[in-house]
Amino acid sequence: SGTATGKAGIPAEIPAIAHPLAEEPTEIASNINYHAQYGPHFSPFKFEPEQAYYATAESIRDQLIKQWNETYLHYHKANPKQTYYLSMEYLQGRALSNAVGNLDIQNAYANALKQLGHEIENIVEQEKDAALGNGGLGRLASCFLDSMATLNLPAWGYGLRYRYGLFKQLITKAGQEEIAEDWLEKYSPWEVVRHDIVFPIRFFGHVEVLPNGSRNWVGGEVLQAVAYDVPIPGYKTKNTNSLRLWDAKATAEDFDLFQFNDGQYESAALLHSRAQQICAVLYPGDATENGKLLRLKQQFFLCSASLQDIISRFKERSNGNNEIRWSEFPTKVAVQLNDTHPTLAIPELMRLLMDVEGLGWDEAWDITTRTIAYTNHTVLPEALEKWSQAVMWKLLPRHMEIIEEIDKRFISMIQSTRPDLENKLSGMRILDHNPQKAVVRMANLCVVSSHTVNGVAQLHSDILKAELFADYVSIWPTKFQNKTNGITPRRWIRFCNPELSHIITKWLKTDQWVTNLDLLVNLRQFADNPDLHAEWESVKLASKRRLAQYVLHVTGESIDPNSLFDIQVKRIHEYKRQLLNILGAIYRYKKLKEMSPEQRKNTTPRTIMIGGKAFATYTNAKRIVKLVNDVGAVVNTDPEVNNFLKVVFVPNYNVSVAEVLIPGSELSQHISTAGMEASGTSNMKFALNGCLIIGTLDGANVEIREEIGEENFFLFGATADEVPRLRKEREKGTFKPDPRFEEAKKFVRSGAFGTYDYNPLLDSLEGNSGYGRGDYFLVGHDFPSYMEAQARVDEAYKDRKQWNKMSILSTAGSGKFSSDRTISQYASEIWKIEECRVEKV
Ligand code: B1N
Repeated sequence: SGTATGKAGIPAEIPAIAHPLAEEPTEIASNINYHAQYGPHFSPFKFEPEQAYYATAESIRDQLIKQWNETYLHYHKANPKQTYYLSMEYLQGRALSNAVGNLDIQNAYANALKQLGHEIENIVEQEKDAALGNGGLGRLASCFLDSMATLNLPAWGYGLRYRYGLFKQLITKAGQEEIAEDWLEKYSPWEVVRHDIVFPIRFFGHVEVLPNGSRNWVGGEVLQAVAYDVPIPGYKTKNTNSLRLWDAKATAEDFDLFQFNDGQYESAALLHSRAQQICAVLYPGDATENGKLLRLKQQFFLCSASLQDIISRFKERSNGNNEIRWSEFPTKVAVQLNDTHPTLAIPELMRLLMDVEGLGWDEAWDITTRTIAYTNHTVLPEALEKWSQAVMWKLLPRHMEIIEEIDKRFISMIQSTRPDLENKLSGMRILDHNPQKAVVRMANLCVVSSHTVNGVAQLHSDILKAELFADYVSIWPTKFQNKTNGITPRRWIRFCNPELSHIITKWLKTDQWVTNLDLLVNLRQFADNPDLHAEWESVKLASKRRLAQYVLHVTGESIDPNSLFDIQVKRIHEYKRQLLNILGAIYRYKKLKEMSPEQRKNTTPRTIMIGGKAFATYTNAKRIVKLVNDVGAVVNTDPEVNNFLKVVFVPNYNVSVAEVLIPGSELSQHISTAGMEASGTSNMKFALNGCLIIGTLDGANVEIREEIGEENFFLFGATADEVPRLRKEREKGTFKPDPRFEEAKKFVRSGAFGTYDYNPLLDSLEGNSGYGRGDYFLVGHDFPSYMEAQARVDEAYKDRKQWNKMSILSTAGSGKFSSDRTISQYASEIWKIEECRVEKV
């Protein structure tokens, strides 16, 4: 029942209308006024910052819609191969500042708002972050969308329109508390509902066998997926792509008027309430069976709606009434799976091609495997998705038939062509028939069904080939690739750090670096230039002052902009080792206490800031949040040391907070146990903004250090290949902890930071090895080399000239980490798509 066009189809041209788009500030101001008065969302005559924000956003949206529609029409006519990025998460952050920056209308809008009595900086702050993601994986998807539009690539994102995105983090006496974040409370001016783009999504039911032998999924319950489109403008280009977010609804027929009139209100609207549950929250807790089922429903909802939409667009562009040439589907469509979360796209595409379009297995399999590619983002065992076969049979019976068939054919392929691998088969196959818990291994299904599998940094991709997917490499030696992650230079320097951007443009004598980040290497020739040093340092100081203001505002804590700003912000996880950071801070505090006032004066004053959210049920992560806050409460009120050390927990870390923190940072910590952080992407953002890194040889740190030079990187810790041996040593009990590490733990156990029971947290760093205990993450092993690296940081900071040089060289060496580079590589090496530029609007 879903079709993108009316009876008349898509027009050859967009009809001209009498609605000139404003360019001059006075016209823009009048346009903003128009939206404030004629928009039905607020009472007229009110023009507080909130109303001004919505009216401004609507005015900017008008500008976007024109080029958005032109882009759709252009792609429709040119009919190039198009990419569809399927992701359960997007961390878009704010849209207004990004849109005015990309459209290059920042000054005109700032002036217009001034005429109306507002400062654009305050108006921008009114916007709530669209936080439809957890962390790096979701933010990567959003950076990719930005690069796809900027590179004029025909490429869209598909996702879910969660009502409540990532929770808001409150810090109370008890530690972290979670509050639902209602980003749609008022409404979002950045989405456009498409009431005509609706697809049915079935759950449960059974498979019916027709007389001709074909199979058909029927019965169960059917909900509707409705499209909400978000415009994705490119930087200084007309191309404006789409992020299509699906929402769930039920129909009038699903509403039982008879039951309702009988007073049974809940059961009368059962399907409506089921529909509401689908997109209610990002990552519903999946500790319970109910939670698991809901998460699986969400995943299928995304996959089924997106593929029905993709197929209907393929048909529409294949010239309507003529015969559809299905074999051409992979020459028009590339589907990228953002981790295994949208794996069900594989059996769903097979089902649609066979059961709905009438193709045979071989043809459907050929099309599916030439269309789908898979990105792996983690090797952590608990994050490798495994779905219970029983739950899958119940919710998606036809898909389970298809998955069984894929599994069966994979087994016979191995048996007939690779008898040498038969002893590996039980681990390689898709279905795990362990009688305790029969599961579907989603990563295996992805590897078997994709034409390309990629990791997200060189080290991670090497580990995938050597370990997780080693057995498949000999079957498909060319299937495995690396695509080192990247970040968009627009949001992550040009817009969040305009002052530093201006200096770079001035010294490079061009602003082309914003879309060609490799040009930053030309800063190297000025790395010793005292004039650049002076400008560089003064911009950093201004950003530190702004950050200090922000910290004061959200925590009440005053921090000194002349101290070294040392930041670790990311999701709280044991493998990311915030515990190493805070134990280091605790040791530093203890030593400062033991020093004479004279000795203290020779130390480098530091402000350690830590921020990040802990998953609501992750107990040790929440204990770490509590410990950081407790340490801050003691250190920051200790008059003997608080001129030399402060520890601040920055609450509710999100994209917009990052945009303030990153420009103001001087040292950032990327200190995961080697081999565990697939890439990391904030490391790239910090380096790009001239922040030095203290880190392990993990994820993209390895490549960042290569690019900016090892002398500009504070390296410490075990390497990935040493980790297995070190874990074994712990098991054997031959590991001798460093006395400084013992001293730091003992100090916490002594109650120096309050009465909260930190013993369980500290115990996880001791005892026998095993996942989650016996210091699996090697905090104890890496502690001494971490402290030595921190001592090198303290020394380096005393030599301002040297520090400035290292900072400039960090920025200069960050060119590789543009998501434009990453996306160009996906486009040419995986998707085989080309630019499709919109010339005029
Ligand atoms: O993906 C990022 C990487 O830079 C990070 O190193 C990596 O940790 C992150 C289950 C994940 N991997 N896996 C997830 C997210 C949500 C979920 O429900 C796993 N996130 C990453 C981008 O490549």
